[in-house]
Amino acid sequence: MKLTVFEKSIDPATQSMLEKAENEGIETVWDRYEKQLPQCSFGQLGICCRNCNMGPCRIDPFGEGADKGICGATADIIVARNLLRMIAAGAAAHSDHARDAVLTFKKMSEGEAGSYGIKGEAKLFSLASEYGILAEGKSREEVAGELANALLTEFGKQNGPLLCTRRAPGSRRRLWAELGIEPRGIDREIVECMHRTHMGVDNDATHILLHGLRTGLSDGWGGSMIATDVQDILFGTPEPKKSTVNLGVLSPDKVNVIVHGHEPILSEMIVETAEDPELLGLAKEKGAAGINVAGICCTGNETLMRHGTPIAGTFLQQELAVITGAVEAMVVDVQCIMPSLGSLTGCYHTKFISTSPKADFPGTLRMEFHEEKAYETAKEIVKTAVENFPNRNLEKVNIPEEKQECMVGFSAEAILKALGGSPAPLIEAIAGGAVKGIGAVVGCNNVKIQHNYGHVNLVKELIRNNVLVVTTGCNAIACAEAGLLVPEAAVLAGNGLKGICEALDIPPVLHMGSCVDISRILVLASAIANSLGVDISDLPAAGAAPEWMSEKAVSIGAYVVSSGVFTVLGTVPPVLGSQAVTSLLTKGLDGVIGASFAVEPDPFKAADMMLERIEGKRKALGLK
Ligand code: SF4
Ligand code: MSK
Repeated sequence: MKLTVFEKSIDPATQSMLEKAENEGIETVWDRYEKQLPQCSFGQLGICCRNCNMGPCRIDPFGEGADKGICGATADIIVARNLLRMIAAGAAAHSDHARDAVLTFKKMSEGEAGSYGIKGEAKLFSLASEYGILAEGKSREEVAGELANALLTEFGKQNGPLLCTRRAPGSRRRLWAELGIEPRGIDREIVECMHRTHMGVDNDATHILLHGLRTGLSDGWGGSMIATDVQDILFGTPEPKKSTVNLGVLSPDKVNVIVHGHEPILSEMIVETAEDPELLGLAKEKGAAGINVAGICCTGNETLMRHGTPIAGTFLQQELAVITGAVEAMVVDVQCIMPSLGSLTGCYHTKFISTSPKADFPGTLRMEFHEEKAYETAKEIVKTAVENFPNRNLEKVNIPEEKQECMVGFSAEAILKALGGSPAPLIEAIAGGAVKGIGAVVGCNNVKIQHNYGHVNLVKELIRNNVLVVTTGCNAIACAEAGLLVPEAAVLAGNGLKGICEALDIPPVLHMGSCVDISRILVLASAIANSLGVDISDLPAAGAAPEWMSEKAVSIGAYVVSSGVFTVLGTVPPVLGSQAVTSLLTKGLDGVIGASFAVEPDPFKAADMMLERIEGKRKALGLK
């Protein structure tokens, strides 16, 4: 099977770079996907196990061969254990990112991370008071130090609940307590996943999955929420601003530096150093008109939200950015970075620079990043890019024209501010029916789905039906590329939503940030539920991850559903090998936690499922 470039992506910039790759004989993620086909059906169904060395074991899905692993584990046990390990990895990724942000914050408070400061003073004091820290008579740094220590305790504490869970409606917290899934220390939940899934420990699928929900909650209401809060203190809470997206943001005459990965700790410094007069002078000397920093994935979303730095693309566009031939440096930290970038950058002049002490790749120039000399390292990285500019091979350069404007920066605080300080106007619009409900659409790209097709069509369908969409991660970038993140996109919305967008001068799709910023959506949903005196599961709201691929998305799914939000997945998780697990996730959970998953690759049908859910919730609340 050989897909055409039009079947691979709906985005013209992506299509044209895929053509360039084909012409130059360059392999991309789509080629490697085709070479993997047909993919292993045991893996797809989740029924292979390598958790001990008596295995590997696999269950015959047709009932003709083995129905148990060597130890006696059934398909239900194997599928549940595999899923729990995915949740553990996802929660670990978000939460370890959070830990590093807190450690930087702590070093900053001790004067050991001089390049960082406190840009979000209001958030510092509000968070300190949430954590019971008295600020009176103390310096900002003293308060920051005490807060950092309190936050670090959240990772290692043995008993719950995590303090951020107090933001959730009381009814939701009571339900978590009754079910025994109130999250305790973040690290504890993740470690317990690994313990439970060791050979011969937890062997009841429901029991295993309940711990999956608890671990997910320790991510959403723990690791991710702490990452968002601390980053807002260090770098400021995002406010609405304009920017541009897609591969066309790369400059033909400036030094292009791409920041890719997830942590703003590095990218914030890169953005700052790109304005350093010494480096700008060097760029001029090398024949460049300036320095252009652009993002990919969530590190890009972080700088986009706070500085309006342009975004070059989504997860599936990372290789294509290099293929433009116009990138002097691809600077990466952690998560969602394809190891293929090493050999790919070798075909162009691009320097592939890895910076995280935790993440190295074949073919990188290693420039490890530490907070103590953050500015110096960032400057060295950008200098390397500038010095690489004369190596650009003009014959290989082809930057697509596509560059789309977008309005971003809708933190929960910014949304409430736009509404006049409280969620009341939004609640009124929902109660009156102008806005039918809220759709949270998030997550990655996945080569199994035509690039951006799921994202864009699902979101368009929701806004057409008067559902206000909040978005993060690669969905947000996909929507921006399709022109949905500008106030003018209101023409694509139903009349009710259109009126609200026009009155407030906002887009019908609100970019709330990076993947860890899904915690902002939880905070917003809680604010609405609390002001109505209901649970999150009572709200006319639904979630979706139309093109998800990462383990982080599995953890996100676990905490979003556990928070009471029905969620549609666009790619099939590896659970279909167990009827018990599949039925619990798609039906049983509803009766337990007030929400469940659905799987629907067709974005139009997925939108219908979300709309049906929203309608059902409206009816239950007595709304027309
Ligand atoms: Fe096989 Fe059981 Fe070992 Fe898994 S834990 S590999 S099912 S023997
Ligand atoms: S970057 S986790 S591909 S959304 Fe957060 Fe995109 Fe998914 Fe990575």
